[in-house]
Amino acid sequence: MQETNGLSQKQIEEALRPTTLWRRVVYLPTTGSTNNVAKGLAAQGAPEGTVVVADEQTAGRGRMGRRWLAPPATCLLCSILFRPDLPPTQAQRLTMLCSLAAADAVEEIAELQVWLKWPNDLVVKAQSPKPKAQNWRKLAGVLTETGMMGERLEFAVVGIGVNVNVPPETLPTLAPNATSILAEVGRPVERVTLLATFLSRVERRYEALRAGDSPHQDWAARLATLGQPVQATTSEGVLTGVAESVDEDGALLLHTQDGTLHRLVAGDVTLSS
Ligand code: BT5
Repeated sequence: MQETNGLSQKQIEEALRPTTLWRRVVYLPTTGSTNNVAKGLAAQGAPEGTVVVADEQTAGRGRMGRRWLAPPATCLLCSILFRPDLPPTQAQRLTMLCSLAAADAVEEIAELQVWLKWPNDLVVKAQSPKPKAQNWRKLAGVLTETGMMGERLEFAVVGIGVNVNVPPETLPTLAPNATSILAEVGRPVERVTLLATFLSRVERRYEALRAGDSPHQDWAARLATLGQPVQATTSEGVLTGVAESVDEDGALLLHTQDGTLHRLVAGDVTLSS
């Protein structure tokens, strides 16, 4: 049976165990973009740990002005406000820890193995990859946006969209390589349970970050593309090479055939063979 009902403020508050981090949850049946709502709240002085959750977005965003599509009441659409004591160059650590927390939560709740794809995707490996075809499917995406106060990071909003109970027949309308938990495991998952598990994992990992641990080793260990021949599309053009490693700030180190090691801080990668 598919979950078709919307969430509610009460249901979400009941599912979250009392914690020090999650001080305020804002549930909206429908909104433009949860990231925009969270950024607006940040500008009004909302505390770290404010969480915005929606059942539907009318203007969901990916990176670089791309759209994020999600059929109403089938996905996890949520944004978290952080006020981290980090230099701006380390903001990607928040993307890393939230991606890891989401991957952990999906694995725990749905028993589905999840990988990460640099820099901001949660992916599932396809069961029967065709030669030359991309052998992963996108389950979720993360969008981190920051606000600066001079040279300092004033806030960071990490938004995540996870395709939870999207029926397989609807997936092609989202993106050619989209997948959902329902499509992968054949059963729906309670979104509020996934949300609560995700937030508890975020809190644990954020505590570790605040204690000085970088999530970068765990993140690198989950990256599906490391060691693989890839094509990277960057603002400077397309580069083909081997995705050698990532550094502590989340940049991808790409070795091209001419022997140059490129450090990429943003872009998209696809497997090139
Ligand atoms: C992302 O961007 O993957 C970041 C997505 C973040 C979405 C969340 S939802 C809550 C919060 N509020 C927002 O407004 N945004 C965040 P990017 O790597 O640029 O990928 C965007 C691309 O993914 C699109 O161009 C499509 O090709 C594809 N896409 C769109 N919707 C998808 C979906 N539901 N599942 C899989 N792929 C999708």
